[in-house]
Amino acid sequence: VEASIPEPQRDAWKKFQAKPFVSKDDFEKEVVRHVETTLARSMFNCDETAAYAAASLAFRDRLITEWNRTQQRQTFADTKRVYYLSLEFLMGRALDNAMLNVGLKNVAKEGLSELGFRIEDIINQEHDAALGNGGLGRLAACFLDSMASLNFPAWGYGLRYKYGIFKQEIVDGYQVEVPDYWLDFNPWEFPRHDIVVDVQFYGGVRKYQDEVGKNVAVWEGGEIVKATAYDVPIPGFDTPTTNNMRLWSSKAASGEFDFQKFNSGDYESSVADQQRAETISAVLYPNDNLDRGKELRLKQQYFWVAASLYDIVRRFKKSKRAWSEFPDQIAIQLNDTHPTLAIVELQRILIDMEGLDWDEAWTIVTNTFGYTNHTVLPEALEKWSVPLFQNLLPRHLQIIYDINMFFLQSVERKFPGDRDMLARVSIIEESQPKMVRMAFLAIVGSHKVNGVAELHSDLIKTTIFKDFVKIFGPDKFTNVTNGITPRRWLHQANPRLSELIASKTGGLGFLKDLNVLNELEKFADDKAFKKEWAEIKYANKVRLAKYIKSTTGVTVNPAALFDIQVKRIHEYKRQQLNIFGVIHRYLTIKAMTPEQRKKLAPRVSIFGGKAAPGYWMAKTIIHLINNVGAVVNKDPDVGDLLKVIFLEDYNVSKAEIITPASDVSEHISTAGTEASGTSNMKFVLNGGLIIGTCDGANIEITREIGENNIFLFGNLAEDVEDLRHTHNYGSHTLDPDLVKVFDLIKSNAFGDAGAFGALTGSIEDHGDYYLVSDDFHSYIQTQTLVDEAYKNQEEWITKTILSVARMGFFSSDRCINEYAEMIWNVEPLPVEKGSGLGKEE
Ligand code: GL4
Repeated sequence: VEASIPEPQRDAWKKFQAKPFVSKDDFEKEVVRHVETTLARSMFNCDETAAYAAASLAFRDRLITEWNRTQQRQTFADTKRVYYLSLEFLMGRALDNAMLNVGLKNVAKEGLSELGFRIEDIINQEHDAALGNGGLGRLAACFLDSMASLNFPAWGYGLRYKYGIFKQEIVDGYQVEVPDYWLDFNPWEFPRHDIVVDVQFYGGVRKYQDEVGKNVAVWEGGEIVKATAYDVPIPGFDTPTTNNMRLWSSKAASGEFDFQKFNSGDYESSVADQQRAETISAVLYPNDNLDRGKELRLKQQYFWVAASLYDIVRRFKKSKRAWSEFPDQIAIQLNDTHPTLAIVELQRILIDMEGLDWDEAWTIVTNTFGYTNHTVLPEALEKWSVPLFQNLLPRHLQIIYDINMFFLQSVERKFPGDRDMLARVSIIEESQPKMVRMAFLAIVGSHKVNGVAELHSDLIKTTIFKDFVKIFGPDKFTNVTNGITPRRWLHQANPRLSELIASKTGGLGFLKDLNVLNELEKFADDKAFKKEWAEIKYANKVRLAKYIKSTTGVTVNPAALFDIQVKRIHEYKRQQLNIFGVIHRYLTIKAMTPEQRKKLAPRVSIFGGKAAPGYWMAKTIIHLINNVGAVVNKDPDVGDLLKVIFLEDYNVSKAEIITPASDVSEHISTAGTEASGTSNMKFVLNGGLIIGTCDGANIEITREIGENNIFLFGNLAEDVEDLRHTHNYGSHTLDPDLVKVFDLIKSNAFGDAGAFGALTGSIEDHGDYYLVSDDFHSYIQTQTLVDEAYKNQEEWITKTILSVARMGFFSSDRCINEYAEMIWNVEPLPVEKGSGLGKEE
């Protein structure tokens, strides 16, 4: 149905079109209007929650006006668009970000103050949008910010989970999970009840030959679930471009409930159907770097992929272009293997629904998709059981078998007679039951595959995807080192540092071209500058110390060295190495004379992060950290020399307080296991140094900032395999200092040692897979170097200034430009300032 307003009436529309506010008065007017009419409250009944709601609605109105203009411009320009498919978008809070990106935070601050509110209190009312687990989800959020800021026509597609990542509570030292119901009031989404897609599951496939002898497959029967679109505007920084993140929500096809069942008296089961359908988008799986193979997860994946592709294809079809132009108009990026079914779904749409030949369709498909790999950990590589697939998506399984057959035929032609190669690269693993290897499917169905840091991209080429490099040639594989958005991770999280940098580099331009930070090098020895720099760090530490006091009751000294490790709890990230190091420090302090103690630099060891609910070892590590804190923090021999803090419920908004407050942060994964890491970049950008292993992006950070400005330690990735072999088949003696740490734990110094037996045992008796003992000595020694270096504050500050000055490379803008050029082949499409509706009308 044609829904556009006829030509003669359009002048009236233009006259009354919404205009984005710019002045303080107009902002206040909007806030009061929303309080009084949208929220139906008054000045006698307006608390901070209401003020947050009204301020957000005022900004939302502003964003959606620009959103409309952007979308119209993109539609009329009809140039190539990017679709970023991600099961996770870890957005955090939106209001602060929106105010800063449109450049009206000061206007809002004054306006709110005139209306009786402090802007910080209002910002703090917002519930984080926590639709992600960790780095992978936050990367997707940084990418959305960069794509909008660089004016790329780009959409994110994801799921609108009713429950985001769980909230973590610490009870008696243990992690307890509490559901995160975040949709009570969410002013940032627009339900599109008119954009609804039917998604089919189960059923069977009927095959026949039509009149002209063509093979036809019909997927029929089964059940239908409805996907409703919810749009979230994504404002670019200092540009009118406002992109879209479209999240799908599931509902039963029959609406409220199945009327037939209802009328036949089966009320309960009709409601049950409804609930079963809604379960699909109910909850984010809380695992990072771990695949559990649950059927509901596969349902989520297909539900989201099918709705998104239907939407993308529908938009393309409106242009009336030939199918062969599809890859010229559309680039789809797969954020890990989670959306790999999109490859199969597009092939299905093209051959089953649109009647294209297999080869013609397959060329379109492979030219459309790019696949980003985010991990080499074997337990994280997705595999789905064939019987499960057969039942849920019978037609897709057939297509996967066909894709595999054609692929294996081409391998056979290239490597005749190499049966082992065929077995190794087959998309179907011949196990019991058979499994679909999603990463292999993603490689075969994409034109580019990338890793997320240099070491990681090299590792995938030489280990897990080695055969595919031989088959497709090296050019199909590339690297795009991760980045972070300086808008949130500098400007928003560290306003005073941002202001100082702006004052020395000629304004906020560095937020659009992070290499401008280079200009700071000339201040690395400037006394006055260093003083201001150090004051800002101190103020950020005071802010965190207050937060620690209010949440844990522990008083920490802001003058102490703040040593921070915040990230998901995982054995490969080695929080256990950190806490064992802390125990070693405790033993050292206890053995010192009071004179010796006076010379030691006081330290606060801060931890934070969630463990997957079913990951017992990770939960044990949290338990140990808390128990060590309970003992150390009240030991009078220790005093200020050592405090151990576990911050509950680490999330994006807490990261904004924590990141600017580090002196040192820890990125100490076993070499070769952390694909990139992105918090390493955030900490350095905020004037903290790093203690880290030669892993992930730490290596490129070192190259950029200089090896004098980072504390590297530990074995190298190339030695890991041999060490593991020695553990298992040679002699395995533990580091003597680590043995002392274990002895203390076993003496029940931190509560019943039985609780930690599995953890110490994994290192003593079960091969120490993550090389904790091998790296322990080097870790302790390097921590001593950190202590020494920190005593020389003048040099320390210089190191941090030089490091910040050299971090330009790690902007997610650089990263997005690389994707755009090497993988997507798309150009920016700026929206002219104040051009009103798109040109056509
Ligand atoms: C991850 C990696 O573990 C992490 O190193 C990387 O920075 C991130 C974004 O590329 O992706 N992979 C998975 S799985 N979760 C992650 O956070």
